[in-house]
Amino acid sequence: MPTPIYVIGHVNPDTDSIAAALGYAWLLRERDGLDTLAARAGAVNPQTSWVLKYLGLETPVLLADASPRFESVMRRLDTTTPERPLHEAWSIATRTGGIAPILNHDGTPYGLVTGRSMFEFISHLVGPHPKQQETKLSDILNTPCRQAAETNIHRFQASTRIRDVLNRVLRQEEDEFLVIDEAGRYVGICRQKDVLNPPRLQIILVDHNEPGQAVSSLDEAELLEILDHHRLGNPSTHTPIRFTVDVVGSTSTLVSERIEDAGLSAPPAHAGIMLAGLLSDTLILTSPTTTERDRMAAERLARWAFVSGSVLSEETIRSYGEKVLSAGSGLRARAPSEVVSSDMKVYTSGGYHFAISQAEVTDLYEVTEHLSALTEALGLFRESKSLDFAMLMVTDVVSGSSILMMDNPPPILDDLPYPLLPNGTRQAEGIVSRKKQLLPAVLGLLEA
Ligand SMILES: [Mn+2]
Repeated sequence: MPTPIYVIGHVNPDTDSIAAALGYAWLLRERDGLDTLAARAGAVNPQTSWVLKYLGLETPVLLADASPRFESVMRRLDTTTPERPLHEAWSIATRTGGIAPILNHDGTPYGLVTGRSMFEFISHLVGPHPKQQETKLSDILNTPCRQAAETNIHRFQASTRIRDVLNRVLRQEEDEFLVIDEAGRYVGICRQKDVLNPPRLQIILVDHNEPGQAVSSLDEAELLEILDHHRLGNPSTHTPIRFTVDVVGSTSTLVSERIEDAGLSAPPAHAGIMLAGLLSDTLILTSPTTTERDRMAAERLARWAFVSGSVLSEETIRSYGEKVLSAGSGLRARAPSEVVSSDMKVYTSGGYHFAISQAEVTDLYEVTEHLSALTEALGLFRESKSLDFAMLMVTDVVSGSSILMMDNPPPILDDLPYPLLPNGTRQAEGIVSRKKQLLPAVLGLLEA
């Protein structure tokens, strides 16, 4: 059964992560004919969901875990119902290698007709005495399926990880299992031998390369490629893979370059979301991570996206960028717990395990207004994740400055070069990039 290659960004996905997954999955389908599927490793944030909706794009599928599941080993065999004559099950079984699933009318499994259940049924009819061997085969095959079905068959949900129930599967005497959906309806059959060596999910990572930021159980998947623009923290692999980490402002920039190199142009909606990813990561080409290549990518994506007939036909890079940033900004619209956890990255350095979250506003006054609620949320968040300390960087995308809030910072961070304000926060003038400005300053102190 064919399974797609998942193209997926980091957990707590931002717009660039979703955009790069959609754009790169599109290129690999279009250029190489690969069966790719854009995926996400968590819930999309308000900015991304606004962009997706505005452009009329489907949200990528959620892939919460890369460990093989029953859905990747099951086979969707043809079925019949309990009151139909047994010859229907027989006919199915001759085509499926000896199994016929019998379903109730609501789609839930009634049982299975298998070689073994047929043998039991016939030996029950005929018995050990030669006299009854006169029973005609056609009479047997005209009895309802239910009489020959084995009903005591183990059922596993399609989304269950195989490794979580492998021991149970191996202890069973039967060789076949039913695979059901969340509502208990039949979706397929799997055999014991299929679960012993399930195919690994094939995965391409975009917009990250650190396993700590990746979909969980990545080590159980087959990693095909990494396309990113962050610091190195990549997992080891058994075989060589395509690995690109380049110093540009967004992964969408890299994807747009590859599309151009292939002599293609992205469809308007795909170009539109990649432009949103680029403008979001670079704060409309103003952040210090912005390079000349990002400016060229923005022009290129705008050319593909701002075509007549598209919702973006009247936009400029600036006007679209402002819409994208304001769609994700603001502390009012979101619960404090969401503000501290939605755009969050966890790091380990100098013996400390910590998180830095970032939220965008268009006026830093909002921080003052929500300070006590955010402080409390940051503390609860740190405890729930068992972190040594947690930081929240609230960035004013208009003035290009940030306010830092910290929960339980180690004393060594007193040396951060951002002045302490009377309300306990720190003013980081001109600091807008977590990756390029704040993180190096923090790591420099922790690793000193
Ligand atoms: Mn990015």
